[in-house]
Amino acid sequence: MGIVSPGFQGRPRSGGPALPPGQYLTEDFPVLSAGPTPRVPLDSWAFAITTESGEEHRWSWAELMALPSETPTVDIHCVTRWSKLNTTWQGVSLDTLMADVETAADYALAHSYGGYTTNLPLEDLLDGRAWVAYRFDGEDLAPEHGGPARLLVPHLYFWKSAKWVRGIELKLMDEPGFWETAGYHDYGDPWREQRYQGD
Ligand SMILES: Nc1nc2c(c(=O)[nH]1)N[C@H]1C(S)=C(S)[C@@H](COP(=O)(O)O)O[C@H]1N2
Ligand SMILES: [Mo]
Repeated sequence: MGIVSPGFQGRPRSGGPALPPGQYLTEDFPVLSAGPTPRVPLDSWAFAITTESGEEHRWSWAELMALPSETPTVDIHCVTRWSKLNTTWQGVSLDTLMADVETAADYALAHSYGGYTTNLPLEDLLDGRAWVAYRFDGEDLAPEHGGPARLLVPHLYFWKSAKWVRGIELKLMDEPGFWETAGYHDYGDPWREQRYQGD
């Protein structure tokens, strides 16, 4: 992985603004889905990390539930300009899921049930910054918000947090996902207002 992290910005610490530029606060939890909500029965649900050499690491729902979970409280920022502060989730950290995965990849492409994809640098999924989340605000994650489980990568615009996530493909070369192909930014740092390609 590169020495210079493209996205080491994060929320300003004390005294800084709570909201990234161009965002407004909402108490609601808007639903943004590019298609219908897929319904995946838990007994056929699976999540897989696939390496650049084709090695697959796969978890059933029961196996995911058996892993140690975390309960992050984070701010989320949608590129359509709403932000929601202090949202509470439960999920398994990508550090936990990646623990036994050997890879030389720098990039990740998240895949969802229903066909949605989104790309991120692999390092943005690590170091306590990303989760496969299955509870929100103390409840099972609702289907419209990505249940049974979604990616949660709160330091990037929320389109990177793939709902109904089914896997992560590790790649040597970056490959744009659904919104990135449509002109949205490849990286999507809300604090640098990286909404569209060229921002
Ligand atoms: N599979 C999938 N994941 C997705 C989307 C989608 O359309 N399909 N929309 C993205 C966008 S643009 C946003 S802002 C958030 C919205 O999540 P929410 O509906 O829970 O607010 O999900 C992201 N993840
Ligand atoms: Mo979004």
